[in-house]
Amino acid sequence: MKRLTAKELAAQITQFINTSYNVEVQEATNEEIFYSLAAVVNEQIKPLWFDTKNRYKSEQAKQVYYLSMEFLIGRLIKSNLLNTGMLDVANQALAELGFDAEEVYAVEHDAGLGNGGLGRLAACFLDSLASLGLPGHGYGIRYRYGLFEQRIIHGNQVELPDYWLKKPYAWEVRREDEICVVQFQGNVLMHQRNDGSLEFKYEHTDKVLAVPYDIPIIGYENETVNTLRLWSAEPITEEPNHSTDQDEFYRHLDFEHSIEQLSGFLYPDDSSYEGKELRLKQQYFLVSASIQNIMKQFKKNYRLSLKHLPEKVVIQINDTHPSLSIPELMRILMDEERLGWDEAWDITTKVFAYTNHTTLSEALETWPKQMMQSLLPRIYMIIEEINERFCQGIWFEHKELRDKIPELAVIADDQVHMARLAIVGSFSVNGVANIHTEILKKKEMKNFYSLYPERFNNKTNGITHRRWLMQVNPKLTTLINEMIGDQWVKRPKQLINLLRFQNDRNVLEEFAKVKRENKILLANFIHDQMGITIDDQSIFDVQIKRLHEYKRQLLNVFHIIYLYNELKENPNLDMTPRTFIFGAKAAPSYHLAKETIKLINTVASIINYDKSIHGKLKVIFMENYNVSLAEKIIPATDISEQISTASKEASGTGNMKLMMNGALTMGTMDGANVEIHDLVGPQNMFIFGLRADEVLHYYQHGGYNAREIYNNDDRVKRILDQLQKGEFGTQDIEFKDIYYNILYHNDPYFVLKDFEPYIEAHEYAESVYRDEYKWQQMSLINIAHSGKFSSDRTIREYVSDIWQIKPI
Ligand code: 26Y
Repeated sequence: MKRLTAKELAAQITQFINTSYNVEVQEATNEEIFYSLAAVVNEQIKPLWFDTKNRYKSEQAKQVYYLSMEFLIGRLIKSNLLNTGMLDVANQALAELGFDAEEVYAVEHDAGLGNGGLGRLAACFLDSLASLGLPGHGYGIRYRYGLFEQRIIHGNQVELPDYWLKKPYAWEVRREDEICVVQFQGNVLMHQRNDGSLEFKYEHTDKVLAVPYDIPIIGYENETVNTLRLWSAEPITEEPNHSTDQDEFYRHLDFEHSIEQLSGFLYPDDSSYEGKELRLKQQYFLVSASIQNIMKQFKKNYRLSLKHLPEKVVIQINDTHPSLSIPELMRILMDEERLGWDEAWDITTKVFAYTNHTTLSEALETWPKQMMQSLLPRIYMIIEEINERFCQGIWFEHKELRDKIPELAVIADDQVHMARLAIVGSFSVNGVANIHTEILKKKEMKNFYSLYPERFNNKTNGITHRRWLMQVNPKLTTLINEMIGDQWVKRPKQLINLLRFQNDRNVLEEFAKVKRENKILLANFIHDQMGITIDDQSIFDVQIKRLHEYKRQLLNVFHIIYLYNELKENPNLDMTPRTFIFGAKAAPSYHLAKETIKLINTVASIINYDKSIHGKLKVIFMENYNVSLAEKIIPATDISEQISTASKEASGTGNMKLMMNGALTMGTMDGANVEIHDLVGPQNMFIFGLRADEVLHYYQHGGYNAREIYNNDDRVKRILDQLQKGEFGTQDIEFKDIYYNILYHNDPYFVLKDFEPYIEAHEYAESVYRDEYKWQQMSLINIAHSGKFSSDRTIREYVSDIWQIKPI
């Protein structure tokens, strides 16, 4: 690819503006400039996209397909510019044309096709696959509405639809030539062929078109362009006969509308599962279209018999959501390709690998068998057969597990258990951090682990350092380059070379300066957006993630209330000013989560306007937390709050992003925090609270009494009483459910139990912050060790332990 100079790029943008919009470049809007720039980038990468595909074909490469109901992409403009080596040039060209680059980039609407961690992980993985030159692609759904837009009105979360496709999406290409048909419902007819084998035919099915839209996934300066293929549901066009029958015409419109609902919106829940039929339809829609498409490519490009499929195709299923792809592949192999069960099963179980992202029982998917049977009759038959053979296998070959069959069976108590289906049908099952995988093996999936020990493995999550360091924090990137050169860009573990400077006061001062500048940028942004002035010298203490009880935003708020109470008692208290920043969306039906948002906002509205505390505390709840907002907050963070109840957070990935940007972690020994701890040691972060085994022990054996803490700790009692009496809020019943949950449901996430150690950890953190040298040293040590958390490392591990693919 020929590198454009800033002049050439400016000229191309100008030409595009002139010919496509018929205006002079000076008169163009940011929007027109954005689309022109995107068009230039697209022109640049088109030949690479084409070549990449051909290379994979001519090398007969094995390819990995990442199936996911969520891809939380955010904006692509900067990432595409960075990866094509054009970011600096584009910044320059836009400046020369008289435009503010950031304003131009902000024209792009976030593609918010995910809830949180799982969806963002999928997006980071695609970036790493392409950047490592690996043949790997994503399959997902092109939801017309992404995750809802959050507004805060009178402190409450209000959800608005996220119509992200209102303006054309700059990076997608509709692929008419790859359209396929997905079938639901109907009857299955079975009859015997002459050779005695069984043939299955379907009749009276509802047919839906799956229309792919391809998004190029550009590797970092390596000429690789992979594909993210997102499916959109459309009706099969048959002209309605409206001249004769008006009713029929309206029925037809309703029908078309109902089909489009299939890819209509993303379910806004990431932790509590509900057996909604539309979601099951979405899952099968994704799975059927993707597996058909994978088979089509295999047959077209490899000309091998089907038994060689596992040598050329590996499919990673992102949680259980796409696990119907297992029976779907069986269906295609048997009903369309006429293989027998054993051969089809042998192939299938060599193709699929499954990643688990949670141990929360309320998030484990099960579908009522009647629902599955009527919506997907043939798929249900296949699942029944899988279950039958699996249970037989245990009965005869694993007698020691006979009494465990009810806990292992894929179909049990009239439900189809998707995690069990995924384990039985995959050759690999992985967790997403060491501690998470150990909990899976020892507890949650213990019986499966004893059955298939060789399948279980860990792949600690990662994040793309290109987006989450180079793109979001150019100042830090430049400074790192000045200190250790730019080898770390391709080999992020080399960030470790920064340790050379851990005792160098001048260098540490440079890092401190970068952080200060980033904090000023964020403070200005907050001022512009919310009209609130924050002290850029204060400690920026940040908790950004979905709102959930187990993530314990409540513990954070209790700490804030505690500090406020202290200050009210003693306004002259010697306290380093703090700014607490939150970003969090709650699932619309998650009452306690929404009440917590209201509490944060209520506390904020009291504290932020209380002159008596001299601005020592500020609380900022940032509306509509999403990828683009994360990009603004992360470089400016001092303290990263990772305070889940130990054992509950499978990994976390925000913890990694914040560490890489020099924030210090305030955290429990949970998820990947444990691995951060193993790298930097307890002296370079703030670890507190119950350990996972202690939490699990309490759950199993009892012995925790929240009320006892309430009765014995005045600080705790005071806070809860303030809630109960309505001191925060307009009425005394405002936060009653939070209050009741803690005192009457015995505080299921151990907020009170961890309160004291949390306060102490914060006091210690404050004392360290006063010693700027020490703080900066710890910060540098964290950045230096963060290379492990590049998703390039994660992807390399998937490649060598699971996928067995090669860079092309
Ligand atoms: C079934 C449906 C309700 C559902 C939809 C989405 C269930 C779960 C999810 C998403 C879960 C998720 O995002 N999990 C997070 O995955 C991250 C990436 O592995 C982890 O870092 C994080 O700890 C985990 O909560």
